[in-house]
Amino acid sequence: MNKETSRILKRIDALGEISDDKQCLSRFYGTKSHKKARKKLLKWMAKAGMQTSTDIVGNVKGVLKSSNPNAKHFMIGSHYDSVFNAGKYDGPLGIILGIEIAHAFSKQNTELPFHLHVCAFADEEGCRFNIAYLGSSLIAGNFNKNWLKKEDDYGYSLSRLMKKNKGDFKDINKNIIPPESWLGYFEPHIEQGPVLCDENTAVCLVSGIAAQNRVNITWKGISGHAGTYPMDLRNDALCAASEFILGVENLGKQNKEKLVTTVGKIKSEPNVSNVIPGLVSHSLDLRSPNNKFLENITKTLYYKALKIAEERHIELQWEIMQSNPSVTCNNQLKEALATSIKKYNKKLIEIPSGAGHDAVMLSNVAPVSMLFIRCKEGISHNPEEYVSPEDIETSFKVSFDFINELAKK
Ligand code: HGY
Ligand code: MN
Ligand code: MN
Ligand code: MN
Repeated sequence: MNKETSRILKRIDALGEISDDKQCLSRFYGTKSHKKARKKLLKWMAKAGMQTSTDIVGNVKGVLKSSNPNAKHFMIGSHYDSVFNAGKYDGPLGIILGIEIAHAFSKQNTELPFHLHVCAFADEEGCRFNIAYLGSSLIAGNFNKNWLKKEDDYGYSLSRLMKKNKGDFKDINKNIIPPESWLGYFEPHIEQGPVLCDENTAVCLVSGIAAQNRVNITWKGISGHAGTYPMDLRNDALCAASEFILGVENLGKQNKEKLVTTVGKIKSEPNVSNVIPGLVSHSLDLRSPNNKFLENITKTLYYKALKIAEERHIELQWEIMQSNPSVTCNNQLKEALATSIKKYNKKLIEIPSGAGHDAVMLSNVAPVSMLFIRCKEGISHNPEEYVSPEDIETSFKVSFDFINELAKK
C-alpha cells in the first residue's frame, strides 16, 4: 500500500470517529462533532500546503493558487456532514482524496495552470433542516435566504447556527467564483449501489445525477380520546398520512424503471397510544432521471394528497423544500477521466447516479465530473459501508492522474 493510501485510510478513520452519538456515526450540520471535523479538515488542508478558509455556512476550503491570478478554478469536493448511523466514506472519501492530490502537487512544487481548490461542504445530506446541498449552494451562489428562518426539530433556526460562523448574510451569494472562471468540478464518491461490485471493477465514470424533489407535508386533523371517539367521526391525521404514503409507494412501484419515491422521516403528535393523532408531518423524496416526468409525478401526488385531505376533513400543508433538475456530467472532463481510469482500471463503464451529490449544486456554475468508487455490496448510509484499501489506492491514482493530465493541457 503506498503512503498516500495509508494516510487516506488513517484520515477516513479519524473523521469516522468524530460523531455526536456514542453508539454510531452521526454528524449533522452545526453540531459539536461537525465543528470538530471542520477543525481537523482545516489542519489537513494546511498541512497539504493549501491556503485555508471557512465561510458563513461552514464550508472548509483549501486552495493551491496558480501564479497566474487570472487562471481558471478547478475544485475537488464532497461533504463532511453525515446521515444518522452513517458510514465513514460517504463524503469524507472525496474530500480526503482531494487533500491528498493537493499534497502531492504542493510537495512536487508543480506550477498549476489553474487554482486548485478542495472544498469540504458543510451540509449535503440535509438531515437537520431537510435542505440538501446547503454548503455547496453557497459556493454556487444559490443560497436561498428563506432557508435562514427554517427550524430543526428542536426549534433551532439555521440563521442562529450560521451566526456563529465568520461572514455576514448580506452579500451571502455575492463573492462566488463566477461561471466563466470555472475550469470544472470533480467529486470522487462511493457508488452507494451494487453495480461496481456486480461488474467486479473498482471505479467508473458517472454519466449524470437524477432529478430530485423534496417536499415537507403536514396533515392537521383533530386529536381526540382513543376510547370514546366514534370511528366515523374521526379526523385522524396519521391515517390520512398513511393512506397517502402507501399511494406514494404504489406510484414508485408502478414506475420503478424511472422513479424512486420515499417517505423517510415522520413525526406524529401527540404521539401517545390513547390519543387520536391530530398533527402529522413527514418528508417526501421523489427522484427520476427525467425532469418532466418528475414534475408530473409531483403534481399527481399533490392532487392525491388534496383528495385524501378533503375526504377525511384534514387540513393539508404541502411545501416544496427543494427541486433540483437532473445533471449531465461534462463530456470533456469525462473523456479526460476515462483516459485516467483506463491506465489503472481494466474495465471502463459509465453509470448514472440515483443518489444526490454536491455536484448537483456545482453544476449551476461549473462543468462537473464524478468518479464512483466501489463500496462493499453497495452498502451505504450504514455503518457497514466499506471501501477496500486497494480500491482507495486505485481511486487516488486515477484521480491524481486526471488532475495531472488537466494540468498538462
Ligand atoms: O439523498 C441523497 O441522495 C444523498 O445521500 N444526499
Ligand atoms: Mn454523499
Ligand atoms: Mn449520503
Ligand atoms: Mn449524496
